[in-house]
Amino acid sequence: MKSGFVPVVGRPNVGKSSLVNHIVGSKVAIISRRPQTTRNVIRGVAEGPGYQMVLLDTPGVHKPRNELGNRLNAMVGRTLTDADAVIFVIDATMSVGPGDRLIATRLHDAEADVVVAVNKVDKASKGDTVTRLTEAAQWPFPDIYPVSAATGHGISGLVEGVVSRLTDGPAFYPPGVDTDQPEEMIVGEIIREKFLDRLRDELPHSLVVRVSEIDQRESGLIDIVADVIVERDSQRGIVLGKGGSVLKTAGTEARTELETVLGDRVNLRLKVLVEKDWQSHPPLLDRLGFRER
Ligand SMILES: Nc1nc2c(ncn2[C@@H]2O[C@H](COP(=O)(O)OP(=O)(O)OP(=O)(O)O)[C@@H](O)[C@H]2O)c(=O)[nH]1
Ligand SMILES: [Mg+2]
Repeated sequence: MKSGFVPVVGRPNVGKSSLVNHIVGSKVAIISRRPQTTRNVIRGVAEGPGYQMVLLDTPGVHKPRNELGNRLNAMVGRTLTDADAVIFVIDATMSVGPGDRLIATRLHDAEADVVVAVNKVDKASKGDTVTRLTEAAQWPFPDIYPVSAATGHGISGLVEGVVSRLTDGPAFYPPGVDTDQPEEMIVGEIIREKFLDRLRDELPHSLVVRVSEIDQRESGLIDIVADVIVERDSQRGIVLGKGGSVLKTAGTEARTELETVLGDRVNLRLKVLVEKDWQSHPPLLDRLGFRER
């Protein structure tokens, strides 16, 4: 069979995680309308007749503003080392900018076998899509696919293009496995997702979720305890909301989705904590799981 590792890279918010979920056929990565949603390399396994590809959803590459940003960009760079092909995603609704060009240069320098996905064509005008395709054609990557992770338009062609670049090899995961994330990570990400779209400005970047307990009682009920961590005292109040309303709504939404994913009733306890400037502190970043290498 054909198999291989395929990083999905691009600027923040272009739809990398949405695309990975669509190709895998289940939600392995959280998505939000906020840039910099993804903060880890997430493996999603996609299978079809005669192939298995391990997609690596990556954090959006951006100009780093702190130690977390440096670590995220380095994380993306490392995925290129073992890549059999790379899906480079750009956004059809936005002009190609310096961020995209920088990524294109890095991919070219890494001698990656790149296919370009021009995503969100459902939202872009025909004219915008044509302009984007023309801009993408300036790069030395031969295959460009207009796609929509929202409607599925063009995805099968993109998958075929990627599969044609894979070589004969073993399956890396048993059939039916769609991600390799530990349970704590899946749970933490679902909780984080429920807060992201609710918070304004810089706050989504400051928020991290640390799951400290997942325990199933004999009755089947699953007790989950998690810390919702922010960087400043002022952010604590925003995450709680008036009379605890934000925490409550996000918590309820998270619990509902967790019950579906875990298949049992969930008792979710969330605590909001302040870890001062965690994004800039190497030891805190280590502790929160953002390893340097
Ligand atoms: N209309 C439309 N919206 C899309 C499409 N793909 C993604 N989006 C939206 O774009 C936003 C960002 O999507 P994500 O999948 O989180 O983007 P990402 O590239 O993983 O973002 P980061 O993890 O922050 O780098 C979300 O609001 C998605 O719903 C698409 O094909 N069409
Ligand atoms: Mg993402």
